[in-house]
Amino acid sequence: MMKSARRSLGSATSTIPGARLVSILAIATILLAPQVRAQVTSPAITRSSVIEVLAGDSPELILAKAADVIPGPEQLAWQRGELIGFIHFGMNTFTDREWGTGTESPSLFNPAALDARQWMRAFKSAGFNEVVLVVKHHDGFVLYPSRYTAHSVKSSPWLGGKGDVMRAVTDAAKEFGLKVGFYLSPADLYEKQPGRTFGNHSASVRTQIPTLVGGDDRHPTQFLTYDLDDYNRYFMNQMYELLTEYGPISEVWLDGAPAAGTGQPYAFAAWYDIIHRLQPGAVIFNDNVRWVGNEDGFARETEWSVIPLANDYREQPSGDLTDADLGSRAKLLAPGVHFLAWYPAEADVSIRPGWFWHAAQNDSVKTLCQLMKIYYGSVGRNATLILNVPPDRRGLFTDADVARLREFGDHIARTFGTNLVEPLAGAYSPEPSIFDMRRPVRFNVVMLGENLSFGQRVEAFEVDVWDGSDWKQIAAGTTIGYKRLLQIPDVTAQKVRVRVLKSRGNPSIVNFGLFLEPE
Ligand code: FUL
Repeated sequence: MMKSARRSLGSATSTIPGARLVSILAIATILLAPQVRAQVTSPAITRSSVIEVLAGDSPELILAKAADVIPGPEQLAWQRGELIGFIHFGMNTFTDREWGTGTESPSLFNPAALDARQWMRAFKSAGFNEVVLVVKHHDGFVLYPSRYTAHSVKSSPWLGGKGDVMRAVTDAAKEFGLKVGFYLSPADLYEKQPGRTFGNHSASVRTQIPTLVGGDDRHPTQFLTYDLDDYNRYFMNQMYELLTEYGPISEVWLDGAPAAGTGQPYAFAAWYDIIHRLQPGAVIFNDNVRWVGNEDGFARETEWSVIPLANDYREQPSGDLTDADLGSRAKLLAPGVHFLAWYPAEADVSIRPGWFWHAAQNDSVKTLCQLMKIYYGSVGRNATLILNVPPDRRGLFTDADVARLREFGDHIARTFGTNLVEPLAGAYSPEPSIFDMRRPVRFNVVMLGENLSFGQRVEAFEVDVWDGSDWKQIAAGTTIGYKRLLQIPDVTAQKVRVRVLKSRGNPSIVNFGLFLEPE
């Protein structure tokens, strides 16, 4: 489905492969930071995650503004997490569907061996740092015991109606050191049944959130007030439960679901507001992180985090996010641009053909080779990767999925565990940047990363090796951003040079790595 239009660091002392990688990057950053070139910033521009374009701004000023758009702290923490686990589990798992109808009986939901610790262990083994649980998909069945509907785990036979998948996930994630987000589908086919709230054309009325119900055991010190119709009241009350009862939330996924034709408006401004107020550290999929534009897990060769927007993206996602070009100079300077926003890409994909588990897809778990292509195509192209692994009807990841996650984590750790540049990072010299390893090293992956506290600026670069008599180009690219990984045929060289050929304002590259990926 079209999406109309987000994570964090493992502990540096952790022994998991991903965390090791992160700490190596951190070291490289520290070592290289003193060499960063002086920044030239127009005094009129204050660096921010959203900068307004004003009528009469010259093209030069617009480009200078774009160079000064920087991530907010929650966006930066999320980007550094790199790998996010996605968990689609629910009614569809039991009906063998991808999209339910809303008419399913809760009696169908009965996982005999649900173990969220098994899910978290598997993600952790692959170096993931966050998980996002689908607590309600489009069929409307809710995986935690919400006060606002009977169409939930409460009415299912699972654990005698006392189960809570969100609680199981947040408890297990805490134990394994993973952050937690949730996906709450705006589309809701259960609520679309006659006599319910979705698309019932009810009027918007002043509403206090939370809306207390009979026997409510909560004593909120503060109520939030919004104008809401029946469905948006239902949605906001669930949002309030999820944002206040499960600890820190790192990401809220608001899929651009099919409200078209139902007459049901989505109160985006209210939804975003309550999330920002109750969980200021969370990123919001569609608000301050964006869909990459496909469901294959691949970012663009040229992937900008600075995106021109026609309207305030906090009100309504704008533009076509599937467009091949979202952030070129031509896009920045096009008429109708009113905001330049840090709006980084999240690449979503499932480890299987479907988002939900289907027995018929047990032999179609993506191979390590496919997953590595996706890794280079997402994390390696300035995006985060959100990889879905669906639990089966027992409530467990199958052995094949668990094994594949571990292989994926091991391969990433083997490839990126040793940065061949790291011991000599002090040899970095600007303009152009020449790295002398003082001994020939063999490598087949080049890593570059910009200092995001100065924004994303590089538009074209080239990487060369010294062959004894001349510089020879081995790799070239356009955008860098948070991280750029370039796979090249094996090469052995002692000196490597990076040249920025085009940028918006002074570029600042603070991460550089050379790695040898094993066969
Ligand atoms: C889409 C949904 O329709 C799919 O079922 C899945 O949840 C995917 C991540 O987003 O829009």
